[in-house]
Amino acid sequence: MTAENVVDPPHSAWLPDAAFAAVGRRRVCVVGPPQDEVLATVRLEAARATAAHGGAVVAPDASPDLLLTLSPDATSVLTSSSKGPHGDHLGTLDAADVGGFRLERTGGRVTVSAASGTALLHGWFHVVRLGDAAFAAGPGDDVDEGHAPAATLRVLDHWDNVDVHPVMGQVERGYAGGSIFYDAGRVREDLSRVTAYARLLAAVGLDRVCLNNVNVHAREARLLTDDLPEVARLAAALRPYGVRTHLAVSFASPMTLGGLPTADPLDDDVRAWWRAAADRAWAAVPDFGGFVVKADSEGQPGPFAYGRDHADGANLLAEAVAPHGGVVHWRAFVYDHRQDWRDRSTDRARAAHDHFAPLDGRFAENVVVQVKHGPLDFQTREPVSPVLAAMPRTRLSLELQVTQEYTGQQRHVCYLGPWWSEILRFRPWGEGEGDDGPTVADLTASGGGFAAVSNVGDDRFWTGHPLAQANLYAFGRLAWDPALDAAGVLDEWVSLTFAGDDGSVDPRVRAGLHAVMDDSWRTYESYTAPLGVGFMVRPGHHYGPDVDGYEYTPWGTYHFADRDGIGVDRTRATGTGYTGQYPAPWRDVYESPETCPDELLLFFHHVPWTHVLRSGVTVAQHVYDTHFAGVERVRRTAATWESLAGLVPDDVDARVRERLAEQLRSATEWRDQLNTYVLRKSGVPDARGRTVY
Ligand code: GCW
Repeated sequence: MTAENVVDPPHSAWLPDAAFAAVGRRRVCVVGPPQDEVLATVRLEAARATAAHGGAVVAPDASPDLLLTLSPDATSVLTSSSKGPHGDHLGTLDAADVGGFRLERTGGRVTVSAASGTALLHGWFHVVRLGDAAFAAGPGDDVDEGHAPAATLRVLDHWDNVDVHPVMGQVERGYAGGSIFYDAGRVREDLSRVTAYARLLAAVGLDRVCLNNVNVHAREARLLTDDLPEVARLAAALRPYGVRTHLAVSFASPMTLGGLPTADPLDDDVRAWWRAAADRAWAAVPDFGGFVVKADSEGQPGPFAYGRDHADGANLLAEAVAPHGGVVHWRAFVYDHRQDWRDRSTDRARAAHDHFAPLDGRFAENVVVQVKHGPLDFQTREPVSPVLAAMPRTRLSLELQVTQEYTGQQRHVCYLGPWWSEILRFRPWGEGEGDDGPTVADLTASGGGFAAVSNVGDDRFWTGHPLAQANLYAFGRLAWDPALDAAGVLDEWVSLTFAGDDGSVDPRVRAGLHAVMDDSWRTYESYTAPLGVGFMVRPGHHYGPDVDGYEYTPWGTYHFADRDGIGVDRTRATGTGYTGQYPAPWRDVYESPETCPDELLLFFHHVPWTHVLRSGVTVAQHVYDTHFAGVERVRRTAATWESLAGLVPDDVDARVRERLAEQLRSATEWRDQLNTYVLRKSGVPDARGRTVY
């Protein structure tokens, strides 16, 4: 027996049996063609829930409480609920991909209908989420609703390596143990955990996964060739829950795998190689989704080597996957990682827009340009990437980071829903009265979609920190409906994850979890890098404070602190000109320190330590105040959690306590290093005379 066979069963996350109490007590009927694989899963789910809770699976004529029906012409198929004024003209990428279901309730009886097994499965989990409320039979409770995802493409990107990478390990930026897909150089034998993962994803409406790291090393590149049978095995483990498979590929594959002398995107042999590679992928995995590409970025090969641009590169792959209805997710994370720190005119924040905005309109129909939410790199606070407003003729996907590389690495509790919600609701053209421009969600959802770096591993709790499960949950729910309220999404997660035997949650647990998590992202922000400055982390692993760690490196992530002040001048007037990449009003709002939001001040401006913020305190004092307050908040968080002892499962309690102890230690370290740095650089003392070293 190998080690992988003896691990405990994974934690049930948001699908404990108790979460099925309301549906499981009822009479459920599933109707549809027997050969549909995902429909078979719906039947299995119904059987499992009713067996656990005393209900029954019944025939259609036995007046079921819940009828789930698959019919190809279900009128439930709706178009995007959040289409904005921009992007509609791009059309739906994959017309065959019918998401969405219809929910009708009459006199407390519910019918869910959908045109595909996957959509019906999403409808099933919707009813599970609603619990007893789904079956409300009072006056005015009858409904006939359509539910459709805002975007066709809702993908989780795994940065999993097949081989253990000497520096990055089995999962790059993974904080939850090893990979659920691979173990020490091979695809795992036992893939039951992969199917359990697909089930969790289906329950939040996610239906695509990219199986490997965008940094495609030699071993991982072969997933596209020799290892296709193994990829097919992984795809088969995901498929019962309607989750489709994508692969990250290396742009140099025609050379490294195909033995060609070039990977030039305009070379005929290269084009033929990619077409054949795509044909083989779809032959092995008939519902394969497509390729994800990181090119000309942090050492990954790309079209620049041949004097070609990123449209040439992306279109090469698009042409190869097009006959199969495939998609190319082409990342816009392109910048110079060998910058000279002495040169203050080069600005990494500008890079994605500089490279991609001029290419708008040149990408093939089935290319989706995948844009990180901010111009730098998943920091705790950044402005929204200006690329999102600069490419109206291109399908765009918003890339978020569920894995907490820069937000506490799943040792700190940091619920990211509120941060993502701010990003999704941001209006690049401002909030004019009556004529609000489109939101980021509008720009990406219609035509493109949402992608995020997954945070799961083979850890028993999936995510290391049990409360980090909420981030994965929230990504799925917000990708389905970006207008959802982040605290409401957290509440759903609590209701499912902490359901007691009767399906309900102890109000003390609910209140405690909200107290611990609702504001945890802002708490994290308060004791780490201030005012949008970013990157004050330990180089390499990126955990914990190191204020000058990146200051004299080639990575383009500086804060320029000296005895007079701190921050990056990105103005048009005197700085790098980055503010000019935004449309009005933001180009002007960000240009002036008088109008720039405090939380982004140091991202856009270099100001004296004594500069008075809009909040009324100086920059130096802000650092002291927020850092002292942040640690106190962590202390309160830990006390709140302790008050839940005995009300939450012991194993969850023990793991969270252990993480909170580390969070408190780390927050204290952040506080003391940041405060001391500011005092020593600026000479400005804390007005309240607290201890700074
Ligand atoms: O934030 C950086 C990470 C890298 C990652 C890169 C990317 C996969 O530190 O580990 O590489 O982003 O997004 O490509």
